[in-house]
Amino acid sequence: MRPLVPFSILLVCILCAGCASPYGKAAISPEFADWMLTLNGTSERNLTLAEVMALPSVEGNGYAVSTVGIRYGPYRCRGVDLQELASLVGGIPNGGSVWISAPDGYLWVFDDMQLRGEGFITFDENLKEIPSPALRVILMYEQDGHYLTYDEGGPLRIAIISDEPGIVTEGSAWVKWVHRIDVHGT
Ligand SMILES: Nc1nc2c(c(=O)[nH]1)N[C@H]1C(S)=C(S)[C@@H](COP(=O)(O)O)O[C@H]1N2
Ligand SMILES: [Mo]
Repeated sequence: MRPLVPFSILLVCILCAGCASPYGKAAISPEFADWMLTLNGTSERNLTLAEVMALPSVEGNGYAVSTVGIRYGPYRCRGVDLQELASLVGGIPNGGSVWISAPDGYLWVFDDMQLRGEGFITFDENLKEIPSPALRVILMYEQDGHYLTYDEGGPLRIAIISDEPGIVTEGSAWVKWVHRIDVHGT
């Protein structure tokens, strides 16, 4: 007897049910279900990943180089602008800075000029230093159309992005596994 639903279709349905969200896009990995982002400024807020992803997002080209000269990218990066996140806890005061922390103890500080996308050292694809175009510092959750995996620094990683492609920035600022952001005053 011929089965009512061909086995191949059944298999596809079973496989998709496990990985698709109602939006037809891969769901956030269960390993990140409890991930919280703490934002601290003049007030403090804890955001779930879903809440971070519900904020207005920006997209651009990201390309990084490690201290030993290995290049990562180019990637299409999507996430939330750090200025947007800071605005949820009082904004960035003039002369202030934003401290980005990860559970492994890594800490990176951006000054207010860098949060406006200025004052970064940038390179072309051959790692020759070039004048910096306008940049944006984002908390990235999506890279090349998929959510970041843990190995890629997910669920939340800093990325420095530009509208034009081929702009390489220093990998040390691309903080992986971000779980805390502190806005400091002057
Ligand atoms: N949490 C965290 N983020 C981090 C680091 C780290 O040690 N911990 N190293 C940084 C440095 S110095 C570089 S060059 C890049 C390396 O990125 P990769 O691990 O994807 O190769 O991550 C950056 N982000
Ligand atoms: Mo590095």
